Amino acid sequence: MPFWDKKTETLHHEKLEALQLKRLRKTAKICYSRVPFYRRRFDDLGIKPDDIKSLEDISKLPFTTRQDLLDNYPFGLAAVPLEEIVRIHASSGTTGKPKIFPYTRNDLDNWSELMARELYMVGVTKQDVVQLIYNFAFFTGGFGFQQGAERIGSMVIPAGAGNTKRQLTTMLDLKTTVFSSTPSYALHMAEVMEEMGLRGDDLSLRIGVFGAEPWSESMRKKIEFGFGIDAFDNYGLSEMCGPGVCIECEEKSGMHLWRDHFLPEVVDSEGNAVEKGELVLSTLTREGLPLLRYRTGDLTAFVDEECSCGRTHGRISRIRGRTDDMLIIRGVNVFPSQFEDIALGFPGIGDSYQIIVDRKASMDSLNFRVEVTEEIFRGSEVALRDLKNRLERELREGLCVSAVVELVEPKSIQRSEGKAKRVVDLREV
Ligand code: DLL
Repeated sequence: MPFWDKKTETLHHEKLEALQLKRLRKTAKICYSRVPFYRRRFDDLGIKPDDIKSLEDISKLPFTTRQDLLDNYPFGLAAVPLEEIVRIHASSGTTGKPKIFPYTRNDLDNWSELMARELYMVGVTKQDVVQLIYNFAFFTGGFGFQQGAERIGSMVIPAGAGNTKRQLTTMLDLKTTVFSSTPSYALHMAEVMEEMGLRGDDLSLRIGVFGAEPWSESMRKKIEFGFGIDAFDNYGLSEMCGPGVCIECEEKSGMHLWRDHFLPEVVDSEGNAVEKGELVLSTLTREGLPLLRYRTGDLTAFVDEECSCGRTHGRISRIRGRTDDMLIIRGVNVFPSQFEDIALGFPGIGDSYQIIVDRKASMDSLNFRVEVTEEIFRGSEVALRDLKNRLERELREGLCVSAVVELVEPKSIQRSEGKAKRVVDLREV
């Protein structure tokens, strides 16, 4: 697949590491000298930026958490005078103040470059018509893709979120060839497309780029089949830039993480390096908001093998969920993505689901509410009961905990225009 910046994307490992070390040292110096929060953290640990002599020395540095961003709201972690800030994005939590992300002109430039690198890599060119189906208020999703696609020279349609029928008629009328949205919304669009009597062949789509929430291989298959496209996973978070941290190449087995701009680690809950665990990222070029060892809360693993595409930027595996997504049901750890892996591959099961956790008489109860296909819904009672029993058995085996399956009518679970809400936890905390 094509390279946007071949030299950087295939930089020899040693050179890439040397570049990372140089940039890490610079970032640590800037944090220490310009951000009082980091100076205090360094002083408490008795370290100085000059103690970073190798990439391994990163383990000496303090972690940064989501709470640190909230505690320093709005600009406490900014490392430049506010007049250097040219853009703000923000991410709202469920309660209280949002996290604020300030960008300098260089930050925006680097971000656009990374997004162009990603889109070009999955096959987007100047000839493409790129429809962006994201909320354009505060959220980084749409802006990142817009900047990258414009840098390539594609025709960009900043369609915004929602209004599914209009999205589809826009695709039809403007001959959209590439689109990007959350994977759950893409599935919803595929359903509405069917209702409108449209088929994948009626549209000109060829590529889809999806992210911002966890999704599975079975969802990928449904989206690819529904639209007749090649679908790619991409991951990012506003703390780093937004989308643009990593993306799959044509191999579709893990996402190349751009190590000239980010330094990844995978750690356990205590912060020790492990094979599979929480992704921790340090920014290497960020000016507005340099972050050291940011605990993303996202669960992944490094993919060790070299990739046949020739890129030297090592991959991470599909994000399995978040540390704070983990449900503990009667003492067993369960992730929402496990339900999806088991259920969405099942014949007769539809596209949307919800996991409902409650506690009755101090016992946790787990209900898996999932839509079935029209065919099953209109079929016999016996077939429905049989499907329920089989799914309950598979879930019990796969999760090591029993769940009550509730099969519901197609399209009865509320759709989201952005990130889907899969878990409803009714237990008192
Ligand atoms: O969701 C940035 C983004 C936009 C990425 C569009 C890709 C496409 P935030 O709103 O800050 O930024 O949310 C970041 O979303 O920590 C993950 O938990 C989750 N996430 C993002 N991409 C993926 C993915 C954007 N591909 C949070 N798979 C992250 C699983 C993802 N989870």
